[in-house]
Amino acid sequence: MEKKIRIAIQKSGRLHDDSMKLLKECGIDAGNSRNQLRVAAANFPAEIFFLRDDDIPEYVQDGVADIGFVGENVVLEKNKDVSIVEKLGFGKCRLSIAVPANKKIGSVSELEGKKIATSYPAILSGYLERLKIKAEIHTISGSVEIAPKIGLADAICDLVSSGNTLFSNELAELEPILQSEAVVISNPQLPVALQEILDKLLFRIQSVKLSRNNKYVLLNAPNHRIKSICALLPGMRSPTVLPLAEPGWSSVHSVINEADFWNIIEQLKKEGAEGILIIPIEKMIL
Ligand code: PRT
Ligand code: ZN
Repeated sequence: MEKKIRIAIQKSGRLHDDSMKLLKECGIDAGNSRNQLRVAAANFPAEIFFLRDDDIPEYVQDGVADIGFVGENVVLEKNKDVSIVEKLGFGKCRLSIAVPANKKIGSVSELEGKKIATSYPAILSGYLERLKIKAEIHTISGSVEIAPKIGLADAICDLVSSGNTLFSNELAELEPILQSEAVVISNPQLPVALQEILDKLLFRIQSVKLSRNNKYVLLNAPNHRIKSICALLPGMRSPTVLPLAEPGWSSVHSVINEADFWNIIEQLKKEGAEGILIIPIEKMIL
């Protein structure tokens, strides 16, 4: 029988949709399977397991699943024997210490002897130990942000993305202690046949990530400006330049990174580029 890799993803919650979307973009179709515990993928040797995110590291360690998509924050908190093999670029957040906005705790060292409420006691205690700060950690599983208001703690340590939850609970961020995003974790002792399937999957994931971070650019440029325009465009090797039917003009094709995007477009316009088209890239294989 053909070997299949067992992939654990979050059943429902913040990482579910992005995990399914990524699998789909990698050509792995798990159908519409929210109400099942596991489904076989139609066109890749994989089975998808739907689990609570907190359970994923343990299941991967114990070999119930071979790999999992889960927040790095959960991986570090659970501290199981699993390897992080790829970052996924979604589910980005930070684990931060926050204090009541109107109180006078202005630095982490002032947390000495204070009570901190969190769902991340292992990461927090490691952080405090490194700084030699002795504080009392109260572990609670949800609604951490209300702990200071009800007198349960002087500070909290919780996940933050936009900062709106802190703001609406009159809390101020004191210090981020961990930057996190969804990652792929793997059982460290995968048999060779499964490692080969994982390598195939990671190759596909990397291609999808590259295409998401890059855009295809097409523009028209007067020939006497081609040199300065090409200098702005990195391209895969170098930009492609093709003559247009109209004398004195060429068409330039290139790939630019999302992060540099607006900056480069502004400079291209200044150099005389016209008819600039930006096209999303479906897949990118280097
Ligand atoms: O049911 P299950 O146990 O599977 O899910 P869950 O409820 O434990 O987790 P879920 O779905 O809330 O989050 C899953 C993962 O998403 C987390 O482990 C993180 O890796 C990632 N993630 C990214 C976040 C956030 N951003 C986030 N903002 N997880 C939680 N939050 C919460 C945070 O705890 C706080 O309550 O959102 C609030 C803050 O958000 P802002 O935007 O107001 O700052
Ligand atoms: Zn959870």
